[in-house]
Amino acid sequence: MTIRLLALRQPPPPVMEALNGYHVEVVQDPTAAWEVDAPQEVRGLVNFAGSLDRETLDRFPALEIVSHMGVGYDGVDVQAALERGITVTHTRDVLNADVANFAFLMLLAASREYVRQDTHVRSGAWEQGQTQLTWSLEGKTVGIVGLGRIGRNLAAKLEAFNVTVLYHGRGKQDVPYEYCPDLVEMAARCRALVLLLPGGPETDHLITADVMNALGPEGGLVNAARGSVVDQDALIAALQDGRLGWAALDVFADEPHVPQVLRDMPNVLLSPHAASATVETRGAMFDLVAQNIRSYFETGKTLTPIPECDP
Ligand code: 8YV
Repeated sequence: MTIRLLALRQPPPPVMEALNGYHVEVVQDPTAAWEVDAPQEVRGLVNFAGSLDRETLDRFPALEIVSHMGVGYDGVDVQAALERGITVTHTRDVLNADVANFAFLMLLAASREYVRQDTHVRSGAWEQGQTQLTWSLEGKTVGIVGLGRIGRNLAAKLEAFNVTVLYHGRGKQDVPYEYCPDLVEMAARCRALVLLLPGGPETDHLITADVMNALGPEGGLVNAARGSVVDQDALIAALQDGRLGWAALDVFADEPHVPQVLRDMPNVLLSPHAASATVETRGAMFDLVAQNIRSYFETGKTLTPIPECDP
């Protein structure tokens, strides 16, 4: 019998092609997932919706696997899945380099004020006056918050720029960088903090006003993790008061809504949650979403289970 899958939001064509042979139904509105034809027969969810709550999982009594698009699965109710023995997979690893590269780009673009330089030339201001000096990343100290696979990829690249790397996270690792158990103390030693940690309740608003004050008027924040890890109101206040020098933000508290006040600040760089958004990396993520499903139903094992489902 053909295996029934439900895709929450329309997967791109390569995913549909790679799931050839499966019966894939698509719902655009995940809260209306119960409207599918035969919910009791759905054995796999292909999750392009981001969040996936207990109520939605409960609609599908025969559910065995959730294949989630993205390395971050903070929107998925993992506890509800574990209680029912449902395997959850994500698309880790394939995005490490591009996300690290994008975080590096944000850091460099902030230090050399690349967007302002571009505006300076386009507006004709260069013909009227001198270019302002920026600051160099070379030789500075940068703190990585969340030294996972992406963080370690970035750290290796920063080393090539003679940057001293410090890190803060769940615990000390066997790496050639200094572990800082106290986030505020680490921030006080850094020109920038780069956030690459998971979202979810454990890290909610980890970046407080105290952390921002410790970074100081020359310091800044690069957030390529999740909007939830930063107290966004405190960030806006710190930037407005000049207690924090700058920010480069790829993620926000309420995406895709970005407060106007942030959009108006010249010392803030903004991007639309795009760190993994290259043809190559998104292609690899799409492939992994489909191959996790295929592997599960063909071999009983998935390729990239989330840690909680990795025996
Ligand atoms: C994507 C991400 O933007 O993988 C993640 O967790 O944040 C990004 O790579 C996201 O998966 C959107 O589908």
